[in-house]
Amino acid sequence: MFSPPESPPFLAAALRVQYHAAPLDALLADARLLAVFGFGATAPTTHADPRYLHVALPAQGHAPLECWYAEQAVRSGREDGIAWAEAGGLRFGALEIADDGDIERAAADGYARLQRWLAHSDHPHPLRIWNYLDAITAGDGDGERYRRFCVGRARGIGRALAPEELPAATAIGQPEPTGRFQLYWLSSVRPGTPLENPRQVQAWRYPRQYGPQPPGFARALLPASTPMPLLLSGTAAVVGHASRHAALLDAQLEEALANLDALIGIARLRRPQLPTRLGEGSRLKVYVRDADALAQVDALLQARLPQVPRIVLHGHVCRRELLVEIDGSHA
Ligand code: 3EB
Repeated sequence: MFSPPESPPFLAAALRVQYHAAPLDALLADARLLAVFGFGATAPTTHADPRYLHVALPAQGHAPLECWYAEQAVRSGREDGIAWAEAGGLRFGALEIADDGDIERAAADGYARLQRWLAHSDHPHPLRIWNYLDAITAGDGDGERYRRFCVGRARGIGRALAPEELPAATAIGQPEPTGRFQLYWLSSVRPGTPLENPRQVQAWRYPRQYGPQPPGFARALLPASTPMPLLLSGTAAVVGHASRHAALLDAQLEEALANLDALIGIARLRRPQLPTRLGEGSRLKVYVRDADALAQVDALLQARLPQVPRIVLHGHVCRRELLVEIDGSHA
């Protein structure tokens, strides 16, 4: 007797983000580990496993490794200089482009490769993108490297993205030169919903004073699958389109947290089961401009949000007056 074939159970994509202080090889032994990130000088700089990525940004103290877990066994590899890993409808990818000083060209090359990769992939929807580049605020006026980066990114993508296609993103400067533009992402079989912050002008509508090409990112992205966390873009003390609280680190930190709160509020209109506030299901990466201020920011967050796991990094925000930026996830 034959029983009729059963249709496979529908498994909604799920991603768990955890910060672990375990040795890298022990973490890589888990078949459901989708990606793992090490930060700063104490983390391994390379590993044969394509799921490992080193980010050179120095960390406050001995930073844990950031781990992304899927619910199924992960397949991974390297193709055309792109490290990738996939499971359960999600795909991690990473590439690096040599940056000889022309960041516009490096960004255009990187994003053209990313676009081709996504176009030929069964995970074509970028949910979340990270950009780490050298000397982000070097240069003046429209020659500033972050502005050139925005021009190159748009050129590499090759077409204007519709608001409903925008990923959540981070763009942060390396405090010490690395000679490369580092680009990594999470993409999905299903598109998510980009979210905007009612306290902030949409970044893609920033006025001309911030450069010839407004940055193409959404303030957050809500993945289609309910077990996925809300993905929060790099968030600073920007209200409207203006930077607030120049030179006041603690006030900038509070404003950035107010922006994150607002995004959680917007996300909860669509997914009321998300926790109301940042808490034990949230993960934060905090980028601090001045090395001297890392311990202070770490202490402020310990006092303000003791239950939220965090990684505090030395990194330059893309406007000189901004002292701190926060990205992360919330579930
Ligand atoms: C801001 O609010 C801060 O260019 O991809 C944050 C997140 C920022 C992403 C990007 C820039 C980007 O404008 C800067």
